Amino acid sequence: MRVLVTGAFGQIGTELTEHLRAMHGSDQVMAADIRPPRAGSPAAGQPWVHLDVTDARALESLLTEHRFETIYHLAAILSGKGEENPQAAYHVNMTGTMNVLEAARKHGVGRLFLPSSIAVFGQDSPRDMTPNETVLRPGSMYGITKVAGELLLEYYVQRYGLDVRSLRFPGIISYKTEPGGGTTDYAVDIFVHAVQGRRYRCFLTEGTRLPFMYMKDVIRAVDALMDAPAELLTRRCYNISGFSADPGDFIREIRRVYGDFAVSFKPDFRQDIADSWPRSVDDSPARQDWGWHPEYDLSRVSQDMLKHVSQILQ
Ligand code: AKB
Repeated sequence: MRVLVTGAFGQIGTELTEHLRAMHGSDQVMAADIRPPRAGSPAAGQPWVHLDVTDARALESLLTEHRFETIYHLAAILSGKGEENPQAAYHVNMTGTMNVLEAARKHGVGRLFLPSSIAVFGQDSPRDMTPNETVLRPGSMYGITKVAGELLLEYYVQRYGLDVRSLRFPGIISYKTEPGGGTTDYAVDIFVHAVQGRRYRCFLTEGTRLPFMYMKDVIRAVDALMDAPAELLTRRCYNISGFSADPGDFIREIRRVYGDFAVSFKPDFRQDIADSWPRSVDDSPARQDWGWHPEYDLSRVSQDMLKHVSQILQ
């Protein structure tokens, strides 16, 4: 096995594992998660191993048994779930990341991908075109663990020469696997409700603008960053974005393409998290260093989502 994916049945993991298996062959990519894939998921029926990333011994024995060249460490608790149980978010995100870094160092893993998030920013960061390098003082436990993860990975790069790379993901929109407990999840739910003809109750206000990316762009970005020659990288953690939008923009676009549907707004605790995040990010370092450019804007995403969600729900 050449590649290990942790959190392989999450929103990113499901599609990244499918993509990596198509690229390297199924027998070269190990999917690891704490629970089996959902029935109906593209991962259902595929080989996988049980892995709790907070269990250092389990990771150690997996890496002793297999000589992985690359690890994608995606297992994490997201912002919304993280505020419901901050202690669990700390444990999974911090201990898990430290365990993976340590196991990768000890076993000479060639390259490691650790996702970060726009959650690293907080009230003190500029909210528009947030620069790559700025104040990082997040208010959420998820954000705190992501800042610490970025510092840890940079430490492992400097101290041990481990090749670790990271993207600060915005909200991710996809149709194969739903997101699990984030603040940006509404941007997937809203399409599902529209196609089902059900009223959608949005947990953010109509004007809450946030950066987003479509999953197809996410996969391209991860590939581009992981394939980039190390000498081109001016940093290890990059801002990245596709487009910025608020719930009102999604509603208008869905109504334009698909027809009317009913929406109401009832902001909950996630509103405070969203209000501390960037409205847009400056991803020019990613564009300059390794040629990042998004292919999907809100209009393309909406058309693709409505087409695929309709097929799935038929
Ligand atoms: C979340 O909403 O928690 C995630 C993220 C932006 O990292 N989608």
